[in-house]
Amino acid sequence: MKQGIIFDLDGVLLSTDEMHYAAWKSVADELGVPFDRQVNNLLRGVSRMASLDIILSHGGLTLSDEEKEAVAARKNERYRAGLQTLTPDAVAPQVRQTLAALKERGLKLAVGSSSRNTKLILEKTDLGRFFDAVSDGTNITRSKPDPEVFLKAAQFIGLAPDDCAVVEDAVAGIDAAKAGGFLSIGIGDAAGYAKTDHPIRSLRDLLDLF
Ligand code: B16
Ligand code: MG
Repeated sequence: MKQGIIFDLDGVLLSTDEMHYAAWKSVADELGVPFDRQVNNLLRGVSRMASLDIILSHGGLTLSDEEKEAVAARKNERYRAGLQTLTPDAVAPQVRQTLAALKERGLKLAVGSSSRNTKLILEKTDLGRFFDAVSDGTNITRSKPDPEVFLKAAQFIGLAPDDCAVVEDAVAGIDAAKAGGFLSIGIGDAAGYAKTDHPIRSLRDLLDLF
């Protein structure tokens, strides 16, 4: 029986996909590189800089490190402007009910997200109070599929990877969970992935597993 659950944020607890898409699309248009929802899907769970590298390589454009920093900063400014409009309504009621029920059952809950904007998202949606710890893009040096973000999350809640499950929507996140020695639970895209230990259709299904 697992004692802790680590949740990916984007794509699991809520989706800011459209805000990422709009922000990347506007900078891609300025750079004159093609960008569509298919490319946007490849960016799930991937860090900001790695996302930019994927966009540039799709568009066949090379930029200096300095130029890349400037483009990533511009994207983030626009994305954060979108995040300012987030309210608790962005989170489905069943997500809040599931988190509350899991806490009631005595499980330790943590967030494990690549996003450097995690704390802003948790604050805007009022989700922060469900979690015993937050591990995100601000406390790691290696992005998913490296397990660092989840290993830190487990450490923050005082549990070994073997005692925790990770809930993810991205293939890179499932790879990270397995590399770290966690039980992997996949939702959305990750539900059909070969390395996923337990596919779920809705977060509520966690109540049958724990
Ligand atoms: P930021 P997750 C990820 O969040 C997003 O899925 C991914 O699309 C984004 O590029 C990444 O965070 C970095 O986000 O630019 O806010 O630092 O799925 O790991 O919660
Ligand atoms: Mg995700």
